[in-house]
Amino acid sequence: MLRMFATHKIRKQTELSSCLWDFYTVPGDGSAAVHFRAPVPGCWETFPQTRTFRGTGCYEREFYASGNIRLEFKGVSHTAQVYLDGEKIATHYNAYTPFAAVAQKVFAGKHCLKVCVDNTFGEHSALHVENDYQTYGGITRGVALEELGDVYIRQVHVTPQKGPDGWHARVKVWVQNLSGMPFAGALRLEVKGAGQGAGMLKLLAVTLGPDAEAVLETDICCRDVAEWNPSTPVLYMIEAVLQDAQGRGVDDLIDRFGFREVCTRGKDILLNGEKLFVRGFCRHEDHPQFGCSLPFAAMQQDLFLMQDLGANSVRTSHYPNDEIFLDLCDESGMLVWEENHARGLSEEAMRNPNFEGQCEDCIREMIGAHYNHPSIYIWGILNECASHTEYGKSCYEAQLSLIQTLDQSRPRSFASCQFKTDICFGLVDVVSYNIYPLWYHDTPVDVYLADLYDWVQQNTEGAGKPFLVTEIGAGAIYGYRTPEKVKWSEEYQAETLKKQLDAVLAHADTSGVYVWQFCDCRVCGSWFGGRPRTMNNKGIVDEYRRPKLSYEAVRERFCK
Ligand code: ADA
Repeated sequence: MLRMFATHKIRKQTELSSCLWDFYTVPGDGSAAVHFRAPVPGCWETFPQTRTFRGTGCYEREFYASGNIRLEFKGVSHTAQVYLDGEKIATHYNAYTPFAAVAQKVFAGKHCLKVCVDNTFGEHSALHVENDYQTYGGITRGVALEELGDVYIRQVHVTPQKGPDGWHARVKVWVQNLSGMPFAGALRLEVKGAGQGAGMLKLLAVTLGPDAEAVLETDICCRDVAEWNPSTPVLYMIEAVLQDAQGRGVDDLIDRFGFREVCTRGKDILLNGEKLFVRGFCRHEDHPQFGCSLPFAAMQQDLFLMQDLGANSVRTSHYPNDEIFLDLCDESGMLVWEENHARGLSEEAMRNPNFEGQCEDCIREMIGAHYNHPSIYIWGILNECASHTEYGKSCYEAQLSLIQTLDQSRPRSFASCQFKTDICFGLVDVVSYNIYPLWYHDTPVDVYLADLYDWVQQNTEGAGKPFLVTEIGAGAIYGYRTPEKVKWSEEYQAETLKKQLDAVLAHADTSGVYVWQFCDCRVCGSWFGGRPRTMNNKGIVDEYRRPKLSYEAVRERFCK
C-alpha cells in the first residue's frame, strides 16, 4: 500500500513493497553476516537475527521495466544508498521523508535494485542520534516503481483560498522534460469531489525546453464546494494531466486536498474562521511488533483510540509521518501538527556541520510531499532544541524562514522547553511549550502555567500570540498498581493527568494541549537510566495499546 487512493491513471505505477526482498547485513565488526528474506516495508529490529543490529543492511529485488523510470521511497531508516544494476542512483538521509530517483532510458528487461541502509549513529547523522525514541533500520515505508514518458509532472500543490465569491483552488504544478527535445502541449487541471463526475476545469498551454523544468500556476474558481473541517472532513481530488500537442494524455498526477483555511488572529488559531481549541496527543510511530513501520490496521487503530479519547489533533513527535497515516487523518478529520525531525538537540549538537542541511532537506521534503493534506494545520520544527541561544536562534530563523517560503498557508511554531529563557518567540506564529509539573518538578500546574504564560506576555515577542501546551504528562508502568499512588504507578499518572488537564483546560488564554504521549515507545539503550524497560512510559496506553488508568481520566476531560 502506497496511499489510500490512486495517484495515477495514466502513469504506470507498480508497488515494489508489500512483499519480501533479499536482505543481508554488512557487519562492520567482523561478525558473521546474516541473510534472509525480509518484508518491505519493515524494520530489521523486529526479526530474531537482527534485533539489536546497528550497521548497514542491504535489500535487493528485481523488476522489469524500460525507458524512463522513477523509483520513489516513502521512508528508509535512516540513510539509503540506492543502486540500479550496480550503479548508484540516489543517496538519502532521514527516515521520515520520501525521496525519488529518476533513471533514464533503461533497457527493456530485468533490473536489479539494491538499497543499502545505514542506521548507525555518529557525526554523519545530526538528527538520528541516541535519543528518547528509537532509530530503527530498514526500508520502513513503501516503494513505488513508475514508468515515465519524456515529460512528467513532478509535484502538484493546491492552496485553498476563500474569497468574497467563494472558494478558489490555487494550483501550482512542477513539470519536467526528460528529453533533449523541446515539448509543447497542455496541462489539464480538474478539481472534483471524490466519486463525483466532471469537476472544475482549467487548461494551460505548456512549453518546455530540452531537459527543462517549468512551474505553472493558476486559480480555479470552485464556488459550490463543501469545506473540510474535523466534523465534516470533505475531500476533493486534483487531477493534473499533461497532454501532448495532439491532446493525448502522456502523464498525470492525482492528489487529495480539502477546502479549509488556517490562520492566527490575536491569541486565537482560526480554522475556517472559527476559533480552534486543540485536544491532542503526541504520538511516536512505534510498535513492539513493527518498530516504526506500522501496518495500515495498526495506524488506523491508533487513530480510533485517539478519537475514542476525544482528541481532535495528533502531533507527529518528532518527525514527519507516514503519508498513509496522514491520509487517514485527512479522511477522519484528525488535525495534525507536523514537525521536522529533531528532538532535544543542544547548541553543540546543532553545531554539527551536517545539522542545518539535514534539517532543511527534511523541511523541503516534508512540505513538498505533505503540502496538500488538509489535516495538517501547522508546521513545527526543532522540538526542545537550543532556542535560548543566539546560535540556536540563527538555526530556528533559517528554518522558519524556509517554511515561510515554501508554504504561506499555515502557521509555524516549535515546542520549547527553555523555561523563561527562550529568545525565538518573535519568529513564530504560535508559541508552544512542553511542561511537566507534578512529574519532573512538583510545582502546582496552575501556578506553573500562569507563571510561564505571564513571562511570555511580559518578556518576549510571543506576547499576544496563540499559546499551546505541546507536551504535558507523567509516566506509568502498565500493570503497576499501588494504593500509595507513587510515581510510575498507573494511579499516579491518572491523578496527575487529571490535575494537569484540569489546569490547562481552565487557562483562558491557552489554545490547546497535547498529552505526552499517546503510547509507550522504545527508546535508545543509552537512555535506560531514566526510562524503565528502556521505554518512554508516559503513554496513556502501553506499547501494545492496552489502556492504563489514565485513559479514562483523559477521556473524561477531552470529551467534556
Ligand atoms: C520532552 C521531549 C519528549 C519526551 C519528554 C519526556 O518534552 O520533547 O520527546 O522525551 O520530554 O518523556 O520527558
